[in-house]
Amino acid sequence: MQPALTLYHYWRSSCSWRVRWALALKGLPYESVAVNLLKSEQRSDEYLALNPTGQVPMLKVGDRTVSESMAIIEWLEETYPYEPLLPKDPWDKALVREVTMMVVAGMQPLQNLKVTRFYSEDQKQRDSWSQHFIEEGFHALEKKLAPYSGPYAFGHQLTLADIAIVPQVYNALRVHVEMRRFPRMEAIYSNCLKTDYCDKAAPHRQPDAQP
Ligand SMILES: N[C@@H](CCC(=O)N[C@@H](CS)C(=O)NCC(=O)O)C(=O)O
Repeated sequence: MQPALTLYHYWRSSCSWRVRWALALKGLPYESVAVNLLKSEQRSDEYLALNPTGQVPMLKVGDRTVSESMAIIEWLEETYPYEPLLPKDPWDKALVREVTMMVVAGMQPLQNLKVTRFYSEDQKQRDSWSQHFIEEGFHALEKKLAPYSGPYAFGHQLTLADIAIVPQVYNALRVHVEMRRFPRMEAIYSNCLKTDYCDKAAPHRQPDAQP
């Protein structure tokens, strides 16, 4: 039996939402530790001792820890292989990973708090920086996903790609990206939010959520 799971996360963090969603999908209970990014709790000595990246999410399993949302989700996938988030076929899997990485490695890191704060002190400038990279990424994603239809990114099966896209749309809305220009992204977002697991993991459902 696995030791108890503890998730260190922040309600509005898109990377945290990915992991909360995977945990919900697999029906795994966990203890929740809120790390307030706006209060810089991710840079406290106590947190850095556990996770030197100074980022959330981080999963603690017994006395072991793992950070990086994709590493956490892969561990969950391998340890709890039901409700899989990756297709079996190697090519299909590569395509799901491609779209996932477009968001996780290509888009989200550019909107990270420490990046936008370094870029400018002005919130409007930060938002327009984020808009630029989100829009560029969403244009490419709309083209990549054009051959597929159905409620999710790759059709009728929820995959890791949806788990990456939905929190990214949430970030886009926060910086006022005009989502009507990205109908597939918008549809994936609203379809997924209608599912219990995505909704349960959503920012506004978290105990530390602010109005
Ligand atoms: N590649 C990491 C990125 C983690 C990340 O960017 N976390 C953000 C919240 S979504 C964070 O903790 N930012 C803190 C900061 O910028 O100081 C992952 O996928 O987990």
